[in-house]
Amino acid sequence: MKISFIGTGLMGCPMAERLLTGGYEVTVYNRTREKAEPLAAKGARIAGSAREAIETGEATVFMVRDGAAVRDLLTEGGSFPDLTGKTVIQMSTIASTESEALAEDVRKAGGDYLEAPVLGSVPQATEGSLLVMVGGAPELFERWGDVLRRFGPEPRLVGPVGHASVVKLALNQLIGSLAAAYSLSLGLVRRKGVDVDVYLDILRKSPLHATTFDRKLPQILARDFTDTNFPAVLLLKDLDLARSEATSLGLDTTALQGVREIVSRTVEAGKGREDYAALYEVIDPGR
Ligand code: NA7
Repeated sequence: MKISFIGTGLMGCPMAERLLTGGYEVTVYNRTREKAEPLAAKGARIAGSAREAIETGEATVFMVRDGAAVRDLLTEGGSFPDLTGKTVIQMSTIASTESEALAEDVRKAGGDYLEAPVLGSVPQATEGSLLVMVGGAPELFERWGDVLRRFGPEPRLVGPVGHASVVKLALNQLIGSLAAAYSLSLGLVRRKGVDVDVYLDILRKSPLHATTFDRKLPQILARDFTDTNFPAVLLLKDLDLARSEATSLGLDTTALQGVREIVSRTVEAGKGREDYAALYEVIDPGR
């Protein structure tokens, strides 16, 4: 089966590789060609344009920065190509409203559309253990199940297009909120001179503990965030998407606004491509 994969960044590269090791005939396209080249050595064909990739695949996976990038790539050359018999599998984190609009435009161009954003970062993308959330028609979910299972063992059909995208934003705002809350908590005990191990021992025995706290701790203690799993600049993008969706649904986003400000300052400090855990440096700057 021929699958095309557009966007071979931090997440896309290992995901495309999962398709190759799964026996698919894979064509990849990336705006910056060099980032796709390691995949050629592993058996992928590199397309010269997004249009060529879309024309080659029975389905095309998109794993790019945002909804605008997905739309630009789909309309390369000015308009949507003829998508008859083709499926767009949109896996980037984008607004639910953007996903709904893309689904409509893909349908008008004769194609099928599934949204399938993922939770997890580079290690999970590499081992195929992402949480894959799917929005779209049950028959499409069925048809592309084997492809989705290369990325995560149990893709979950959430509902129609838009529903998986909003679940993904709901989770990503939690990533930012948890990281900000944990950083303040940790900064508080460290500055007072409390033994961090004692604090963590108490936290781990309480219902307040989250496993992400332990994963991020070594980076925080070393104040080194260069081993990036999830770039701060992309978390900022997602917080803005979550805030805008929450506001339009009539929710109060005061708390999220504070988290957004912290992540924004992390990016302004030149740490946009570092892991989002770098927000610790805004809350507790090194002395
Ligand atoms: P990365 O490593 O920042 O990769 C982003 C990818 O998106 C990369 O392939 C970029 O190409 C591509 N991109 C970004 N903007 C565009 C435009 N305008 N046109 C075409 N291609 C573009 O991010 P991740 O892999 O961590 O994340 C991917 C998605 O998953 C994202 O939605 C996250 O929020 C979750 P480049 O190499 O820069 O030419």
